[in-house]
Amino acid sequence: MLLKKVLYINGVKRTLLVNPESSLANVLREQLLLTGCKIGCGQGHCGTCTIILNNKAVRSCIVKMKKVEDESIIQTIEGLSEGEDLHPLQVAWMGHGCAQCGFCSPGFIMSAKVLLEENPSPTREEVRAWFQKHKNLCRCTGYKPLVDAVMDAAAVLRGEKKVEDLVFEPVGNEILGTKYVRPSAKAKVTGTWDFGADLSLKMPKDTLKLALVQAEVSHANIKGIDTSEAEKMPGVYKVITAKDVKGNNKINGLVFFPSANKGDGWDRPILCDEKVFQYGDAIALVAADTEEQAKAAAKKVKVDLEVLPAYMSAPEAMAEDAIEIHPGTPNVYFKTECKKGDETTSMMEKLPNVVEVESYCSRQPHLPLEPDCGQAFMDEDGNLIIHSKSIGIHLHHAMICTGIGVDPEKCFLVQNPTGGTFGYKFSPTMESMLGVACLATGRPVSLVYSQYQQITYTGKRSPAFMKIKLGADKNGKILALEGENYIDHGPYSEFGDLLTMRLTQFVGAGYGIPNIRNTSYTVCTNHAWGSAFRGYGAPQSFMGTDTAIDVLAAQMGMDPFELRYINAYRPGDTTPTGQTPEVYSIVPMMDKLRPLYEEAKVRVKENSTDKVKLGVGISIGVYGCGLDGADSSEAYAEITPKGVTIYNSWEDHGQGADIGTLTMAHATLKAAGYKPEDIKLVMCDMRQTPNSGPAGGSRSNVVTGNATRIAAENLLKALEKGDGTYRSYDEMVAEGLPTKYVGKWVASMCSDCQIENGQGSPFSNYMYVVNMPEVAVDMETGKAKVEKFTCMVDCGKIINKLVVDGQVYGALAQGIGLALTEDFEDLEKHTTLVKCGIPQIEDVPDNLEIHYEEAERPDGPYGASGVGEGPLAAPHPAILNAIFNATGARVTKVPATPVVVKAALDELASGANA
Ligand code: MCN
Ligand code: FES
Ligand code: FES
Repeated sequence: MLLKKVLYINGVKRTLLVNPESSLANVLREQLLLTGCKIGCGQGHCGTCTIILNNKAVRSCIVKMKKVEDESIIQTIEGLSEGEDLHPLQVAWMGHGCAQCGFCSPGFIMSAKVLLEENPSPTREEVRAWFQKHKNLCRCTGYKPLVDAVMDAAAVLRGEKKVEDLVFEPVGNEILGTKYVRPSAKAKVTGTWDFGADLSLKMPKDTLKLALVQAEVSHANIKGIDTSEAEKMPGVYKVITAKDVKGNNKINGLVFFPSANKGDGWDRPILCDEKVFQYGDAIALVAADTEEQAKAAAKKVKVDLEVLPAYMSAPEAMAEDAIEIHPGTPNVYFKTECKKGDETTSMMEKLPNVVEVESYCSRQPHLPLEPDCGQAFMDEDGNLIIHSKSIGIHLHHAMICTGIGVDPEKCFLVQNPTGGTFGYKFSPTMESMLGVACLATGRPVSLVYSQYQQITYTGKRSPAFMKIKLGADKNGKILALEGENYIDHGPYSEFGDLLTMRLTQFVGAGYGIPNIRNTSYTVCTNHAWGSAFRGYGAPQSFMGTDTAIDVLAAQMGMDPFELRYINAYRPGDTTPTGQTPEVYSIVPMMDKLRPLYEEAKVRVKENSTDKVKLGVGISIGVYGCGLDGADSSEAYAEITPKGVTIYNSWEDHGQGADIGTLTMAHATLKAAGYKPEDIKLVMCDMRQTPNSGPAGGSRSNVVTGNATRIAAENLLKALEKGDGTYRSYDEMVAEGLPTKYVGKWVASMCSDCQIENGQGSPFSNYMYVVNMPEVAVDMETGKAKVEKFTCMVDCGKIINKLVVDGQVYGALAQGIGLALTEDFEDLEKHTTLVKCGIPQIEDVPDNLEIHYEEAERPDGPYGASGVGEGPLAAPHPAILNAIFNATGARVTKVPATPVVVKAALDELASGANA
C-alpha cells in the first residue's frame, strides 16, 4: 500500500508516493536523496535526523509518513542556506570547531534554528536544556563549543554581532596555531559531506545490499548452516558462507611480540565456520536487491549450534576448568613485564608507607553516532576496491588480503568520510566481509550496520583487573611500584599484546618511580573483542596508579596534590620504560594549577550540604604519540598548474586530519607565497596516497605531520631559484624538474621495549595532562555529577587551536562517561546509545576550563606533540578521587554508577570502607 503526500520541502512543492509505515527520515534520504538528514540510531535517541516539520524540531526517524499531514512544511539542512550565504548557525558551527566528525552537525543546527525562532535570546542554560529535551547527542565536542556557537549565532540574528566576525580570518598568510577553520567544515554544516551510508544510497542500481547472519550466543561449535530457505526469499542474489571465501577466511591479527605471544594471530574468522567466539559473530552474509530483503532472508538462515560455556571476563576464562577458547592456544596467551631499577619485594617491606589497591577499568563502548558502514566494487582494471571507516587503510590491507584471497597488488582500501570511531576502527570490522561478498557475487556491494549492530558487534575497550602496590618513604617519595594486571581482550588477539604492553609503558607514568616490578597478562574471553579505544591502555594504567596514589595520600594524611607534586617527573627522572621524557612539563603545569586547586578546595567545602557533598580530585595523565619504536610515515607534495597538492593517508575519525595536513604543508609552503586555498588535499585512497600508517596512538600530528612537512620542504627546495624567488609550475616543467616530492619521517630516536623487562624508548613524543574535576555527590542516591572540570594540557605547540580545544573537550566528556555512566557489559541491557550511558549535554559541565603549557618538542613538527588521547588517559580516576574527597567513600571501579557509589557510601557508614 502506498500513500500520496503533497509536501513543501525546502520551499518546493513535492508530490510523493510513500509507504505509510516508512519513517520521514527514510523518505527524505532514500526517495529525495536529502542525505543531510543523518541516521545515527533510528530510535529517537540521538537527534542526528532532526529536521523542521511545521516549525517544530522533530527527530524524523521516529515520525511515520502516515502521521505527516498533507501540505506539511519541511525544512532540512539542504534548505537552510541560500547559495553561498550560510545561516549564522552554520557559520558559528564552523567558527567554533563544532563540526569535528560532523555527523551530528545538521541535526544540531536544525534543532538550534527552532530554538532561536522560539527564543531569540536564550541563556546558556536554556540552550543546554533545549538540546537535552530534543535529545541532540554529540560524541566528539563535549558540547561546550556547540553552546558557544548558538550564543554567537543568536547575537548575529539579533544584530549584535557581524556574521563575518564568527570565523577566524588569517592575518597576512599565517594559519599555524590559529583558529583557522578546517577544510571539511563547510560541507559538514551544509549536509553535503557524504558519509558511508549516504554513499551507499547514491551507488548504481546493480549494487547488492548485504545483511549479516549473526550468532546469538557467545560461544558454540557450529555443526551446520542451512541456507536453502533464505536463498528462496524475494530479491536474494546469494547467501555467502565460509565456503564461498576464496582465501584462508582469517584476519591476520599481526602479532607484535612473537617471542612472548602464545597465539599466532590468525584467530578471527571472516565468516565463522567451526566456532562462534562471541555474541554477534558473522556466520553468513545475504546479498539482495534491497536492504529489507537481505535482512528478511538473513532471518531464514538456520545455524545448528552446540553451545559451549561462555567466559565473559578474564577471571572466568582463567578458571582451572575453563576450556581453551581457541583450541591449542591457552586463554592467557601473553605476558609482559616492566622491570625497572631494583627488586621491589624487600624494599616494600622496609618502606614506611605501603598501599595495595585493586581496581577495575570497564569495557567502555566507543559509541560513535555513525554506525559502521562500507562498500566494495571492482574497478576498471579488475582491482577490488573497499571503502569503509578504516582509520588504517594500509594496516588493514595487510590484515585482510590473505583471508579474502585477493592479490594484495589488486586490492585497495579507501576511507569514507567518517562519523567518529574513537579507535574501534583501528581493527578492521566489515572490510573483509565486503571484499568476500564482492568477489563472491561479482557485483558492487554495500553494508550498513544498525546502531544495535554497531554497539554489539564492534570492538570495545578491553577491561583491566589491576592490583597496584606502592611504597613510599616518610616524605611521600614513591620508591617502588608492584603490579599484577589482567586484560580481558575478548576472543580475538589482534593488538592484544600491544595493548598489554601499554600497561608496561604507562603504569606509573608521569611519576619518577625508580623501581618497578609490574606484570600484565592478556586473557582471551568470549565477551566483545578488544579493539583500540582512545587512550589505548592508558585509562586502564591510570585507573590503577592514580587511584593507588590517592589511597597512599589518604593513608599518609597528605594532600593528594602534594603527593603527586613531589613525585611528578623532574629532570633526572625516567619513564617506567627507562626513557628520558622529551620535556618536563608536569611540574610547571601543577605550579599553575596550584592556586586554582586551592580555590576549588574552598569552593567545594562552601557549597557542600548534608544532602549533596562536593569534592575536588586530581590525576596526572600521560600518553605516547606513535606506534612503538621506529614508527614512520610518508607523504607527497606536488606542484600543479593550480597550486600544490598534498597526498597522505592521515585517516580522519573527525579529529581534523585535513586541517592538520593543510597547516603542516602551509607552514612551509607559505615561504613561496602559497595561501591555504592554493593547497589541495588528496587523502586516504591507497590508489593515490602513500602509507602514512594508521591514525591511532595520537601519532599522526607528529609522525604524518613530520612526513607532510618534509614533503613540503623537499618541494620548496626544488622550487628555490637561489635568488630568494621560487619556480612556477611552468618553469619546473620547462626545466625538466620533477613536480612531485616524497616526504618520509622515521622516529629513529626510538627503540622497542624489550620483552624481558619492558625497557626501551618507545615514543618520540608524549602528551601530558593534569586533571582537576569538581564533583557533586547526592548522598541519598549516590549519583555523582561533574560540576566543573579544569585541565592543564601540554600537547606541545598547538597547530590548530579550534582542533586542540575540541579534542580536549571531547576527551573530557568521554572521560566523564567512562567514570560515571558508560558500559558494555550486559549483552541484554547495554544495547542502545542511551543504555550504554553516552553522556548527554546535562552530564557534561558547561564549565570546562583548559590551560595549555606549550612546551616545544624537539622531534615534533613545528614543536608540536599529539593531543587526541592524552586528555582521556586519566579523567576517570580524578573523578573517583573527587568522590572520595567529597564523601570519604573510596570507589575503585568504573563506571561509578549511583548503585556503586551508594554501596561505597553505605560501606563507609557501616565502618568497612577505610
Ligand atoms: N593537533 C594540533 N596541535 C597539536 C597536536 C594535535 O592541532 N599540538 C591536531 C592534529 O592536527 C589533529 C588532531 O589535533 O587534527 C589530533 O592529532 P593527534 O593527536 O596526532 O591524533 P591523530 O590525528 O592520530 O588522531 C587520532 C586520535 C585518536 S588515536 C583517536 S582514537 C581519536 C582522536 O584522535 N578519535 C577521535 N580524536 C577523535 N576526535 C573525533 N572527533 N573523533 C574520533 O573518533
Ligand atoms: Fe533519529 Fe537517532 S534520533 S537517528
Ligand atoms: Fe558531534 Fe562528531 S561532531 S558526533
